[in-house]
Amino acid sequence: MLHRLLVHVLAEKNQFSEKICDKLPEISMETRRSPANKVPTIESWLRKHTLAYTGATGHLFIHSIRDGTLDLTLFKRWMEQDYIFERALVPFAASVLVKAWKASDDGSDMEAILGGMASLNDELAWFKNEASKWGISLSGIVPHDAIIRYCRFMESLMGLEVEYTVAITAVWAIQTVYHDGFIHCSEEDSKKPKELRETCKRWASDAFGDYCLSLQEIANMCLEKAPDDVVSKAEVVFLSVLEHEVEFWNMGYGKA
Ligand code: HMH
Repeated sequence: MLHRLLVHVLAEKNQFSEKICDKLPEISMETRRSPANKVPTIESWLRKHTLAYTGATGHLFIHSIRDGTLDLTLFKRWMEQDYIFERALVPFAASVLVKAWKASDDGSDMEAILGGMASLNDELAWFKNEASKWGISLSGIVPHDAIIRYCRFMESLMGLEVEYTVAITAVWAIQTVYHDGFIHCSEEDSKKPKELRETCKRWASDAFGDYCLSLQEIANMCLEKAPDDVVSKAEVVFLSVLEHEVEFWNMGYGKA
């Protein structure tokens, strides 16, 4: 699967890489609690895996929303499948909440995750509302293989044996990749159709960005304290999220 991801990334060398690279020093400035002179783990991964990261955030599907060239039937398919994904994200987030409650020293991690769950609740209501505008029925949708695989992956991280550090890294990656993807559609020169404005705003908003940054800060603090094998596991999980996101967009683009 990693091979396929790399082929995809190399085949679609995209225009966003430069911008993401520009953003990295800025991101690292925002992570305040790591010791001076040490690049926080997540920032070091983003530098090391820039190509894979931008392959997920700058996929053709995102380009085509931004350029206003996306076929709206593909967009409807995205909406149906993403609704299934979001529903599966709820129990995963709940499992991470339990781990935060057990593992974290203060209550702030738990509050950040709980806030994210409240947003998920709003998002599910938003999907239902938006789907009715598009004439889409959200019941009885058959999940695409890419979604089934992505949901299974999240389920595999729900067990109590999976460290909190690994699970919170996955939540950070899942949310941040989406945020950074949709941010491109919200840039001023974007030609996205007005029907897609709401969608882009939902994941590109500053509020969602702040939530992603708080997840990043929590994950970095956990990674700072974690033994090497757990840090390696978390890095593999981060890369797996990128692969699943690319597969997800490939599905939306009708490639798979
Ligand atoms: C596939 N990844 C996918 N869907 C989403 N809605 C998010 C991430 C962010 O919530």
